[in-house]
Amino acid sequence: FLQGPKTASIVGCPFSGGQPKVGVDKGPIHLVEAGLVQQLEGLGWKVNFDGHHQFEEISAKEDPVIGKLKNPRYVSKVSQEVAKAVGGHAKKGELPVTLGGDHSLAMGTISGTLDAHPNACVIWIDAHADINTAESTDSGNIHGMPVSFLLGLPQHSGSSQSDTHIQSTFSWIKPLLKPSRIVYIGLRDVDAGEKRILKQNGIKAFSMHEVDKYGIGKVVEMALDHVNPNRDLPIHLSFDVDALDPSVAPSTGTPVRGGLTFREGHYICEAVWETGLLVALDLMEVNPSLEDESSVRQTVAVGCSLVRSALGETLL
Ligand code: 4U7
Ligand code: MN
Ligand code: MN
Ligand code: MN
Repeated sequence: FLQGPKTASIVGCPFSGGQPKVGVDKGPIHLVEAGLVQQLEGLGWKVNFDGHHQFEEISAKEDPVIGKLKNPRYVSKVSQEVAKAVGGHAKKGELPVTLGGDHSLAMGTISGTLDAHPNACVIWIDAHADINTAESTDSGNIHGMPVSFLLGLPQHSGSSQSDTHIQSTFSWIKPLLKPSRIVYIGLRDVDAGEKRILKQNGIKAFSMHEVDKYGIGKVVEMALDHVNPNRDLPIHLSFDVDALDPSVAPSTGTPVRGGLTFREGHYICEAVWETGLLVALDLMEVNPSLEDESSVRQTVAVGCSLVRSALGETLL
């Protein structure tokens, strides 16, 4: 796939169950309404989009916490559906572009990618590591946990009964991701427990400190050298807009100052496209209910523009 697939399939995921703020479920609707489909067609892609997914809700009463985990059944069920959609598109040689929605959806998108491309690596762009386990999470928000499930880390919640319950609720996830096949860029708000998990598993991460020190060009090169040394493995790019500085992408649920500039974010997408190895893309955590109208417009526009860069838009 030197040029990448010619067909992009939009997987619109209006879902907010992995975190407490309303509105992130409207992210994909705003991205499509802003003209994303036409923009990608303008780049020469054939774009499949047959409407956003309709996820059947599970009422709070039927979905009590397991340990600390909030909405566990709902999050799991939705991600399982997303895994099928993404995996199906990828197996047909299409490029799945998943629009979130909160980042718990990546349990689904990356599972789908690994089903179609078992040797794929993951480049995770985020202010956060999203690698909390049932034991380490304080918030219980599953958008801060997807990586731990993909790696198959132990999920200890305090009682063996709820441990078993968590295991059965998420039993569809095949822990196929190896710690050496994921790399982070942009981190700056990593919980103490997550720092321990990253170290214990030898997971490579480039925080904003490394971006400042080496520059984004060198950081992307080092990140690729780590997960894809021979530049021959399929790449799944999972981009949380909160990786960008809040001055660039204000409308997101967990903004953290000191983030990537507009250009640094786009450079990552351009450089991944240039490898010719991109097989799946996530653009997550755009929340059009947060901040004022002009911030929302700005965040949605940046989201569209990141997707275009990852799908081959060049400056010249
Ligand atoms: B996102 C957090 F505690 N680590 O677990 C948590 F800081 O997908 C934040 O990256 C998670 O936006 C952020 O709740 C999840 C918190
Ligand atoms: Mn995230
Ligand atoms: Mn984040
Ligand atoms: Mn966030």
